Amino acid sequence: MRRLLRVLAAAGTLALLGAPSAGARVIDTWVAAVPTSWNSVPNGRDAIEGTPVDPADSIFPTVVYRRYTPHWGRPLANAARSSADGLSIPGPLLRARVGDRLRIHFKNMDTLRRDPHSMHFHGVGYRPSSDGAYIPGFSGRDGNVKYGRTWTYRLIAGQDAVGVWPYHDHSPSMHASIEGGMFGMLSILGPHERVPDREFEVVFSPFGKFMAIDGRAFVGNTPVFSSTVGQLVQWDVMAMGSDFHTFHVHGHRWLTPGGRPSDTQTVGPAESFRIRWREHDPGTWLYHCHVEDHMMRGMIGIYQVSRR
Ligand SMILES: [Cu+2]
Repeated sequence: MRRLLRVLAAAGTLALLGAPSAGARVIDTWVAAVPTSWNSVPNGRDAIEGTPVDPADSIFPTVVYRRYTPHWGRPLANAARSSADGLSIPGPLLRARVGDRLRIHFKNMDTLRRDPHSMHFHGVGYRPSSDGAYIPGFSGRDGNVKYGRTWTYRLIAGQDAVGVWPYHDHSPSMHASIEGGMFGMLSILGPHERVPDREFEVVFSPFGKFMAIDGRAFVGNTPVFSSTVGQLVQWDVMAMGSDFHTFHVHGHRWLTPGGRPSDTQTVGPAESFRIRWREHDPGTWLYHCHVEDHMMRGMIGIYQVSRR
């Protein structure tokens, strides 16, 4: 009887997640939580005020997500070089299409603090054992992966998974880990949706005294995104932390979900959105958070569009 109930429960879960389409891909990805020394302002300059930044404020040890070769053989760069400048915050951009199954193999290599860690994913379907969230007395090992241990998160990209979504640490160390940069994005396309020519990741989060984009503050440190006239560009925008941000790009407009033209769009904690346009405005442009206090503390970068 108990076995029958288990089978029925599993079948119910699968129905909830949506049956996978024939020939659905299974994508295996290896990720680890690793220590690093992070510098939020590598050029040591506040380009807005024109003043030097004290390295004691901008450099600190932290733990981040890093992509690995199978079975954590060898560390890899988190982002393709075309994305920006070889970022390691946010964590690896996990790509899929609707109908795909993802197996994210996670290992806790936090030699810095030996804290527990986890991965919790938005936007996709999964069973509770792949939730990755810690609830005292209820959750399993998925939400509390101890130092040196591993867990595999099994996810399904359903029909309602199209777009860009956050993932982040949801373990007992969640608060400090997110402040230290343990977050990243899932990028999911429709079954036949076109791959953009350029894909830009913009993650707003506080970093110590600074307000950062992809872990970096001020022009000269934040990513320089680039495209060419005629290209289909895609901006994947997300916020982590406790603040709301207003994503703004100079010289460009896009349609909001309501169909209204806009050049500034609000994004709150763990919210995310995707914007696309066909580029036709050559020049050097700014993108930034338009909360002015945030911009002054570093949330600003350059977008370069070259002529064909
Ligand atoms: Cu902001």
